[in-house]
Amino acid sequence: MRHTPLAALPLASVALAAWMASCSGGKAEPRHYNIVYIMADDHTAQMMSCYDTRYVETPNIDRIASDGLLFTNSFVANSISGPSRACLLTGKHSHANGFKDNTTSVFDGTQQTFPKLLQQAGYQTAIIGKWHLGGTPTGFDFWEILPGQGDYYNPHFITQDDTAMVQKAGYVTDIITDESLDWLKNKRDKDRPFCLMIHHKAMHRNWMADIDDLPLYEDKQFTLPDNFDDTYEGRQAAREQEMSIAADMDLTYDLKMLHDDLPATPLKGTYLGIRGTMTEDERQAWDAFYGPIIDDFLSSEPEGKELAEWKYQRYMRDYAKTLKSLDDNVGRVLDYLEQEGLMDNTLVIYISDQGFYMGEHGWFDKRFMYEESMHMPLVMHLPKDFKRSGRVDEMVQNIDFAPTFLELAGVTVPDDIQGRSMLPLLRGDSVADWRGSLYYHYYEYPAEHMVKRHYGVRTERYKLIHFYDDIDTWELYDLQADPHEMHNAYADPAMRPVIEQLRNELVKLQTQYADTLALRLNGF
Ligand code: SGN
Ligand code: CA
Repeated sequence: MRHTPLAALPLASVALAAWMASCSGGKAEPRHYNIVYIMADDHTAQMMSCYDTRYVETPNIDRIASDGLLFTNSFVANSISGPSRACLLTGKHSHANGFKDNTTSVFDGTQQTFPKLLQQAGYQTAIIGKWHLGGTPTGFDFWEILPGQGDYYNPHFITQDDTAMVQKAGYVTDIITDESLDWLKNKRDKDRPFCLMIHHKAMHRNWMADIDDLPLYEDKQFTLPDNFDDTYEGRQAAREQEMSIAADMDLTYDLKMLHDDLPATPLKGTYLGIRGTMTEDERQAWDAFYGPIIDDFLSSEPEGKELAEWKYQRYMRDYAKTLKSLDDNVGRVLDYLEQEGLMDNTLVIYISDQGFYMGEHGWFDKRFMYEESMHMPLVMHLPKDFKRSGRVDEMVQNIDFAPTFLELAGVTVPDDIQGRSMLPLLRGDSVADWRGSLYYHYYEYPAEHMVKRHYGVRTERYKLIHFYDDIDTWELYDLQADPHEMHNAYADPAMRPVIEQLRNELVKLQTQYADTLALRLNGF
């Protein structure tokens, strides 16, 4: 059995004593709830049946929503992995927590995070799976993380005991769940509240399913989104990206078409490297499945529009197959919590680090402030004392988790946290002054997928975006009239008053959050 690190003991004991003292007559105050936070990677709401029934079934994730809450307007502040995770841990926007992009930022692990504050309040904290912030986690009693993006098959982990990497046999989604259940069952102190963060690698590119799930969805024809053939009129940044299924999705790496008769693709070497993590048996099973699809592809030789649509079907199928294991493993965690009677006292969250494109605008990937990638699916099972259920339509953002968890744990929320506690929404209290606008800022350019730097404001109805750096363009969307953001209304004279209002709102948010760089770019 693993022990709490010695250095952590005195602080934890003091905090535990303080916590116990705060409990009336030795009875735990209801505020000492547990938190189980399951975060997927690149899992988008279009691929969750509780949000969207067109494509897949996710019965276990839906279990969380069906007895709890489904957030219809939940968003990220910067739609990419590391930055989203940093916003989450700190409750602050990217410029304030310092982690602006995946490629150049280093997370300052000495800064205030909610796990550290929970620890000081006597909580046990653990994180298992994708970390993606460089270095190793701080503020966790237990951690076991994937290096970088990690591998789907027989992945390596960096463990706390041994900073050398340890390879574990099996499929990544199963292993992350096994380790999480092992922590719940065997490694935590069952007398103290806990916060467990289960961070999956799935559904990240290149969508490699568990061998058992490969046959799924092969008969399904996915319906193309209406704007699959978007030509990006009036939207220069959208036109200049490199995340198009037709042009940028790699036939070999993304879609597994590996054959000597096919010209080498840019990411063929990466795919060969990833196959190297499989056992011989796994590789054989993999090839037995993809072999006939490759043969069929070689004999039909689709081109142009036909090739784009063929790629879309393969993409959707691989994504859907990979999702099966994720949903099953969410079910395993829920079953355990139910069996142990932990559900009554535990907030269970399922979320993704951002949304993703499933062919909308012809794309995969994320990054843009457009709806599919800014939207972050979020469902919650609430502890028994919270009576609210159903949809939550208020706009929430990933900076709101830190204050929510702190308030749930009875910890005073520090003033410098920029997010707002969702607890009143969870309780079903009417919150007259809930925020009416959200701030967004994306920085990773020039980089993979070539999405220009931009910031903007989203209200319930409108979105105003400024793309900057080697471009200077503004976009305005009326989300009511144009929910798929196909018509940039910025140049429409009738929209001037709306633009004026949104510009003011944008400056207000940039001032409130002290995003001085953006204020300067915005002309202030
Ligand atoms: C990798 C992927 C990209 C993806 C980024 C960021 N390329 O670099 O397609 O946008 O991760 O994703 S790959 O060739 O390595 O698959 S994030 O979710 O981690 O931010
Ligand atoms: Ca991601």
